[in-house]
Amino acid sequence: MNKLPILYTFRRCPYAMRARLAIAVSGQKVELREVVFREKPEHMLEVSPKGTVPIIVDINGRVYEESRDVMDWVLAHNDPQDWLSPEVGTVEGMQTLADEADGPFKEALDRFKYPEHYEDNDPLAEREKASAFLRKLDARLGDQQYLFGSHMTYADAAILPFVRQFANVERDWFDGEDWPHLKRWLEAFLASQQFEHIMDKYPQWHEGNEVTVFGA
Ligand SMILES: N[C@@H](CCC(=O)N[C@@H](CS)C(=O)NCC(=O)O)C(=O)O
Repeated sequence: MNKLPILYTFRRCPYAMRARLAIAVSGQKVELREVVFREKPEHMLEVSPKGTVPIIVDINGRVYEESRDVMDWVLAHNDPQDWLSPEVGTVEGMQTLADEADGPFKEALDRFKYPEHYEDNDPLAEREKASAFLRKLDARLGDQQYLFGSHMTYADAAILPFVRQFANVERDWFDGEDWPHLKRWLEAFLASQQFEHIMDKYPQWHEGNEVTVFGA
C-alpha cells in the first residue's frame, strides 16, 4: 500500500491543472507521477482503463478518475481557503458554472482550437459560442474579484485553466476583446505563485523512481 495518495498528471492538461490547484491549496501531499500519453503507465491503466489524467489513487486504493472528483475529494478533507464556501452564491452555483465550462464552453473551445478534428465545423462560430460564456464571466467579475466573491474558490480553479487555453489560441484577438475584468482575473492567476507552483516541471515517471512529493 502506498504511503501517500498517487496523482497521475500531465503538466499542460487543464483538467490536471485544476486538480493540482486544489491539491496545492488543501495542503494534501501526494506522490506525483508525470505521464507521457504515448507511454501511459501500466498501473495507471490498470486502475483507470479510460486512460485520462488526472487520477488519484488514495491510500486505500480508491480511485478518483475525473478531475472534479479529485477536487471534491481533496477539498472535502481540507479546505483551508474556503474554496467550497463561496462568499456570494452557493456550491451548487459553482458546480453549475463549472458544468457549463466543461460542457458547452469546452466543446466550443475544442472546435475553435482544433478545427481540423471536426467535420462541418465553423471555428469562428465556435469562438463566438465560447465568447458568450466568457462575457458572462466578465460580467460577474465586474462586481467582484473572483467568480463567487472576494476570494478564489473551487469555481475559479476549475474554470481558469480552460480560459487560459482559450486565450492562447489567438492571443492577439483575445487581448483585443472588450472583457477587461476577465483579462484582469486571468492575468492575476497567471502571475500568481500558485500558478507557478502547479506548473513546476517534472520528468516522466517510471516504475521504481524515487517518490516525488507534490503539495503542501
Ligand atoms: N473528464 C476528464 C477529462 C480528462 C482529460 O480529457 N484529460 C486529457 C488530457 S487534458 C487526457 O488525459 N487525455 C488522454 C489522452 O489524450 O490519451 C476529467 O475531468 O478528468
